[in-house]
Amino acid sequence: MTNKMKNQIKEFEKNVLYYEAARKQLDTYITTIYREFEVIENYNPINHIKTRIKTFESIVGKLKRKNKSISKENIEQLTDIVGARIIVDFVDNIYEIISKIKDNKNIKIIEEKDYIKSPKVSGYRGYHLIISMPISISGNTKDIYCEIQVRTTAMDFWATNEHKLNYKSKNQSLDYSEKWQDAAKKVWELDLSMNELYLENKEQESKSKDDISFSVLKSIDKINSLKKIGESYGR
Ligand code: 0O2
Repeated sequence: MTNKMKNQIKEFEKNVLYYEAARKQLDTYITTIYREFEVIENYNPINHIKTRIKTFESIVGKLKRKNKSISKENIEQLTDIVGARIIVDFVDNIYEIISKIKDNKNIKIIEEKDYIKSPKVSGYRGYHLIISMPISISGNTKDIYCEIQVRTTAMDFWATNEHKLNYKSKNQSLDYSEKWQDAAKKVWELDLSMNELYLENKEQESKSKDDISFSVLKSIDKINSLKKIGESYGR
């Protein structure tokens, strides 16, 4: 390893404090959205959440793929060193989550990429938000970029497998892109069928809301859920 590389790693390590704080803040925001759905909406579309800080190795790989040198400036330009992935059940849930994130006035939206309406050539689908959050450490405040990816379980299934076998594959001599595009098409068809069922069910639920016994049951659910929160705070 060259001295220059060692210095770059040291610089990155200093910035890690900011990245760690941003990741925690992001985690809190997303958990709040999760609870908001559970307690207020009585329905939680979030299947699971993952947050991560990109490893130095992965940062180097990304800069190389973009034909950029490994410098402090180029690293700080990357918008996905801190990232969160929110996996939801149905396509419409993606837009419900995005709208909740946009309601949060502490989150500054820098860029939006709707790879659902305009999928990538690879077949990749997902909704990306690049946000920025001010993080203060020892009197210094930096705006830290974070990337939030929102996908359905089906989109995530495709992307995770494609990421493992194809996206960053070093074996460029084999081209499976058509097969991946074909698989993405099948996954999308499944997502659309599931979404249709979700919308039908939602409509049914909203009709049942007029039914008194349904409202009573929902209220009991809500009281139980609030009780649980009380218990977890020791009250
Ligand atoms: P990792 O390891 O997942 O973090 P741009 O400069 O806007 O053209 P950029 O910055 O790469 O491109 O952003 P983009 O295209 O919005 O996508 C960033 C992330 O989306 C990637 O991060 C992947 O996580 C995911 N992604 C985008 N395209 C694909 C794809 O074709 N297949 C899969 N599996 N994932 C994809 P990283 O840093 O590349 O990888």
